[in-house]
Amino acid sequence: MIFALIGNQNCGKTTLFNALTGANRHVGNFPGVTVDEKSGTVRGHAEATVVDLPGIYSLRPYTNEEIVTRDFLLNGHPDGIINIVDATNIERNLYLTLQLLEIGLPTVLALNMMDEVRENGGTVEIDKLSEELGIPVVPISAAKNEGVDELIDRAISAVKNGTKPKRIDFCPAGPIHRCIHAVAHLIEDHAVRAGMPARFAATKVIEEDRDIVARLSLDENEREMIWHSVLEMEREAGLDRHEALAAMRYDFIERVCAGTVVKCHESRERRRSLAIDRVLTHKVFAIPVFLFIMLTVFTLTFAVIGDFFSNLLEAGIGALGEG
Ligand SMILES: Nc1nc2c(ncn2[C@@H]2O[C@H](COP(=O)(O)OP(=O)(O)OP(=O)(O)O)[C@@H](O)[C@H]2O)c(=O)[nH]1
Ligand SMILES: [Mg+2]
Repeated sequence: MIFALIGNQNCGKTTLFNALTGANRHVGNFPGVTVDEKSGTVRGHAEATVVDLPGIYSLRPYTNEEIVTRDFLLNGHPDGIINIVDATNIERNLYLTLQLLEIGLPTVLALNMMDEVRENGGTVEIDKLSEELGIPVVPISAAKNEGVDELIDRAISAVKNGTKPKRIDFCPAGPIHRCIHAVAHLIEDHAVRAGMPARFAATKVIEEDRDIVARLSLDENEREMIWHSVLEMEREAGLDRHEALAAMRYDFIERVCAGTVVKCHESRERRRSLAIDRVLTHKVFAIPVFLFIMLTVFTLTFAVIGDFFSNLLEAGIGALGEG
């Protein structure tokens, strides 16, 4: 069975991949480290393969790396998804989770960086979060190899038992709900033929995802009906289609997090990084600071280091000349 490791950039996918497989892929504390896919067998579970992928923020891809990940999800036929969520930034990470759930594959949420949450005094009510999302949630620390065994056991049993997410619908009754359901109903047959869940295809069609629209091969009449349904939703909700879907997801996430997440203090490292950012991007100081740094680099390169080497060279030539 094949598991796709899916999550935002820098949430610890590769660290988890290395912990699960014993590989030594490059890990870095900045986004965009992984740019290609790589698979590996899980240690102690020869039947399970995990695939490390580039980070992604939404299933509507923009960059080449994001396309790699979405293509793997849609065409690589994974049996299950391990969704890695950075527990220090749950709200933002869950935006992708809600879209993954629409795919309808057995999914387990790996709540990573729990060591950092604990250290900074935060807590997450795991059972409640799991119940709200309708999938198993396993707290882990990939870097400390904590919870990783339980995670893979839960993921393997979800696939073996064919446990699909219990929930794919996050919108309360209203215009957005009506529109998604109307579109899902309209395209259902096309979605089945294209091997996509109707709910996932419906939100992508509403978001005007050309790749998905092309795969569905809708006729003129169907396109027209969808168009009307979306326009009506925009008029009733007073939001454009992208804002409407984003609002639906964020409203749900906000409500879930309010009941399950106790915010941790910001870590010392993050506070320091924010303070540096404030100076480097300040309206008035940014340019003088930039010029000062450039001048320092220039002086160091040409005066201090340059002089040192030119003196060394002179001394060398002098010594040779004397010899
Ligand atoms: N404190 C803590 N740090 C972690 C944990 N897991 C990963 N990290 C750190 O988070 C950073 C990002 O880890 P990666 O594994 O490269 O993240 P990624 O999701 O593969 O990142 P991209 O490939 O850029 O999308 C690294 O500095 C890791 O050491 C964890 O459980 N706890
Ligand atoms: Mg990576």
